[in-house]
Formats: sequence, C-alpha cells, structure tokens
Amino acid sequence: IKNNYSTAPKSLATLRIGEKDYRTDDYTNITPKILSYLNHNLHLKNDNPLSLVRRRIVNYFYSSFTHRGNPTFSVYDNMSPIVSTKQNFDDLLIPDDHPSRAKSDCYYINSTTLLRAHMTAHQSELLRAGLDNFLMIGDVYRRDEIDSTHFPVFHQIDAVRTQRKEQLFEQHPDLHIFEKNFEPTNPHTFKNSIADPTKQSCHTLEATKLMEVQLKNHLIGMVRHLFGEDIKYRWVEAYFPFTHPSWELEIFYENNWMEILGCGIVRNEILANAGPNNSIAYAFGLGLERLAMALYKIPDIRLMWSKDSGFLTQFQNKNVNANIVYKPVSIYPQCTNDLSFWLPSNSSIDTFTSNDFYDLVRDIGGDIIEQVKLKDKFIHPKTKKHSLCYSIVYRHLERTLTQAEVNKIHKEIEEAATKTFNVVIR
Ligand code: FA5
Ligand code: MG
Repeated sequence: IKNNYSTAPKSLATLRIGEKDYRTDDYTNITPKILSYLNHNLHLKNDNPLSLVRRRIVNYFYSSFTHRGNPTFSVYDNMSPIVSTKQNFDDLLIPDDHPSRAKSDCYYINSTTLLRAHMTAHQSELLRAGLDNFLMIGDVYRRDEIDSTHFPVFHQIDAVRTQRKEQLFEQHPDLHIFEKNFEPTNPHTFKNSIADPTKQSCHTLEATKLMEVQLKNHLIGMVRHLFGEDIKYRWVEAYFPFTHPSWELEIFYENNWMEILGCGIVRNEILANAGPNNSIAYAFGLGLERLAMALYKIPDIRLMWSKDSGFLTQFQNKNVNANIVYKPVSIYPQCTNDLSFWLPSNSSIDTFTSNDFYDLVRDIGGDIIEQVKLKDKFIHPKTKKHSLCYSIVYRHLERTLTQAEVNKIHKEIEEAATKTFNVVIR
C-alpha cells in the first residue's frame, strides 16, 4: 500500500494481514510500519517490563476475588487486535459522530475494520459469551503525538466485574439493584438516562454507591500493591460513553499528577444487550506502559520495544514483585533537524492533519524518531500562503547517530512529504 498517510481516496485494492485479505477503501490509513508492530505480544514476553506489571496485576486480581480457593476472574490476553467498528464503538454506545472514531485518531484497515483503540472493544462479546468477571489484556493502537510517553502502540488491561443482587446485597436482602419502575420492564425497551450525575436512572443509589466503593477500594488496593502504601492518588470525575458515573485515577509521580486508568459503572444498555440483565457491573481500563515507566523508572516509552540485551536482562528471571530500578544502558546524543514547508494554496494550517505527518515521519524514520514538535505556523503577508515548521528529534537508543545518517533520513522525509501532501519545502 502506498500513500496511506494521505486522506485522498485510493483505488480499490486488498491488504493482506497474516492469512487474511482485507478490502481497502477511503478509510484505509494503516501503514506498513504500524503493521510491523502486530503480533509482538510484548505483554507476554517474560523479559519485558510490561509482562512483569501484567503478572503483578493479574496476581492481585486472582488473590482479591476467590471462591472456595479458586480465582473467579478469567483472563483473555491473546485476542486479535483486528476488530470491527461495531466492537470498538457501536457495542459501547459510542455515537456515530464521536471524535474518537475519526480517521485522524485510529488506524483503519477499512471503513468497518480497525486496529482496536482500547481493550474495551472486547467487553460486549465476552459478556455475550456468558462471562461475568474477566480481564482483557493486549496491544491497542492510536494515532497520536510523538514524545517520550506516547507511542502509536501501547498495552491495556481492561476488566469487568458483574454482580447479581444476591452477591451485592448479601447482607441486606431488602435492597435492590434496580429502581422499582425498572425491574418489571423489558430492559431492551427501557430508556436508561444518565442525566443525573450520581447514577443511571435504572439503578438504585444504594447499588451504585456500593459498586463505587468496591471499585475504588479495589483499584486503590491495586495501586498500593504496585507502588506501596504511601502512594499519593486522587480521583477525577470523567466521562465515557460506556460507563456512568465514571472516574479517572491519577497518581502523583515525579511532581506531576499522571492519569493511569479510566473506570465506572457499566451502562446497563450494554449488559442488557449482551445478556445479563439482572446484574450490575463495574469496568476499568488501564495503561501498562505508564505503570511500567513509573514502577521501574524507565524514561522513554520506546524502550519497551528494545531488543537490546542490556535492557532486557534487567527484567529477566525476576521475581514479579522484585524492586527493579532501570539503569540506562547509556544515553546517546539527540540530533534535531527542522523541516518547514508551504502548504498547497488550497489548504490551511488549521485543516492540515498533524497526525498524517507524524505517521509519515514514523514510517520513514522508524524508531529513531524520538519526538516531532510543531515549532511554528506562519502565513505569508503578501502571498497568503500557509507554512508549517516541525522540529524532528532523532535519537537511537542503542548507538550514536551520525549527522550524515540523520540528514539522509531527513531528506527522505522531505521528499515523501512533498509527494504526499503537495507541499513545497522552504
Ligand atoms: C480508555 O481507553 C477506556 N476504554 C478506559 C475504560 C475502560 C473506561 C472501561 C471505563 C471503563 P483512555 O483513553 O483514557 O480510556 O485510556 C485508558 C488508559 O490508557 C489511560 O488512563 C492511560 O493509562 C492509558 N493511555 C491512554 N492513552 C495512552 C497513550 N497514548 N500512551 C500510553 N498510555 C495511554
Ligand atoms: Mg483518559
């Protein structure tokens, strides 16, 4: 596939991924570089820090919920990242015009198939399969900025915990999950409202509050299990189309508040559509990279992809609870080159999609691209032509780059930008 960064329509063709051919269309924006990240399963590689964090979290879950000594959670960590728009969005009540569906934010294979943008994409199918307590772990893909904490592929753990009335209100059999006017009604036709910030209209306040307390205690327990009793945290009100009410959890790390997860009470429409219509559930989704970076003091997200033995041996054969502090193998110098161009006369600095440019840079420069920053925007006073200037920071994690080598790649990026976006290099 060619010219996949551009938003221009492409000719009809198919794209082979693994054993399967996918029809491409004007939504296709997945690049060969992104395809090369599939099937690495870093979260399952024993010497990868992501795998250590995964095992610690899974252990915490197994030990938190047992029934007669057996874990009550099942773990799904090997599901294909290729999903339908129904799984990633529709099943989760994400509206048709929601910004998270935009081509500028996701990697689409075609208009109905994409690389999952969150692990929540599997929530409905697993509920439909009859599961009530489960974890979904895997790689997710998003078009985003380029810096030390953002990479187009990262890993998430998502969880769902559902409870029936008898479980939730074991000690208070007189309490109910659903409001009186809801219970006798067919949940498929019942209008569930989220206008009240404290709860969904179908749920009782008691059920919502009890679930909130359990959810928050459970997650704070997890954060303490990872970072120790003294970790500073705070809850922030949030919004997700698939939960209500919703929160985000932030931890205080290196003098900043860092968001580590989103969570909430699952919208009852999702449970009712997928099967269980007599229970209430909470769900959350967390990012493994951020936790691993904070736990092991790993300074750059790209290191998760390192094949350098100097990196991997620091995490190999370690007890999952070992206190590991990453020691930089060595730090090689950065090399920064600017790239300025005039946009074609029919486009403007406000409509130019930076994410298209970032993908092009990443595709040509590969993993030596450390950061791309928009440095300057300029409109020529006479010609009214628009110009953009980006700084590209190059750094190899395992050796020193020469200026000549960087210049060559920089030149290739200039040429590709000229061809793809019809720009004129300044
Ligand atoms: C979600 O992805 C929701 N699906 C989470 C959720 C699940 C909410 C179930 C409610 C119920 P969000 O986009 O905020 O939400 O991402 C969740 C977590 O993934 C973030 O808190 C963060 O830890 C991590 N994350 C998000 N974007 C990035 C990124 N670009 N790089 C690294 N980690 C990221
Ligand atoms: Mg968030």
